[in-house]
Amino acid sequence: MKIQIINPNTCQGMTEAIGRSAEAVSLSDTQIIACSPQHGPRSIECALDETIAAAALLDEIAKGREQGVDAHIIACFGDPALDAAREIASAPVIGVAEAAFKLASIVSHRFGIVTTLARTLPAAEHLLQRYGYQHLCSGARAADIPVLDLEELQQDTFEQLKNECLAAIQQDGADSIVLGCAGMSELAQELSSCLNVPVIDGVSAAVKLAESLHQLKLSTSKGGQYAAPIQKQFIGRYQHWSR
Ligand code: 2AL
Repeated sequence: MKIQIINPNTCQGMTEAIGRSAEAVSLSDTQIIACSPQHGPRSIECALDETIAAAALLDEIAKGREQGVDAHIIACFGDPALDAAREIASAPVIGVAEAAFKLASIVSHRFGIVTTLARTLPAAEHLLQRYGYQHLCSGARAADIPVLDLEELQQDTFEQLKNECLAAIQQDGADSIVLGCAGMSELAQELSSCLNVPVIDGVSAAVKLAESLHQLKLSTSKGGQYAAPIQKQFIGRYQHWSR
């Protein structure tokens, strides 16, 4: 199968890291296509970043559809543009936050979220509400790490992240950790061996869910909310969406 994994920010190094994480867990006959939009913010850390990245990532979904991919993954913890992507796509679309919550809820009684900047904590709360996982989450914590600092990770930054995970376990009662940024995907295994609890990276979780859906021949229902978008004219820079 072909999985398109979209990093909605424009940091190429992060796109490559996400691609490596996806390759590391995928089946040998799964082809991973890691990509990112041509326009938009280098990292996604606030509502403006997310809104602009969301519009740009929909162009990537359309490209993936033209290439005939069997699943699309949106690899940013805010799951930007997930509903719109499901309208546009014919293959399943998986958000990394939703995928991580689902797997965390199977392997633990309560999961803690450890994310980047405190600024992104309300977004994590919204995701829990949206997907109905509040009752299974022990709380969300920020390690105070800007997204792009994950690119060339220093030892003290890793320690900061590990200490926040430890606080989630010891103070909040988490018995697994969900990583709150796709840029943390390559740290999951090392963190898990330091912390002795499952550490769930949404990128890997989404790849395995995509493979399962494909094997089960399950795709997005086009019968209701995720039916193709209503045809209309778009003007200006969005005219390519006119139908
Ligand atoms: C993210 C993420 O996954 N990618 C990005 O640019 N920002 N998440 C976050 N909490 O900062």
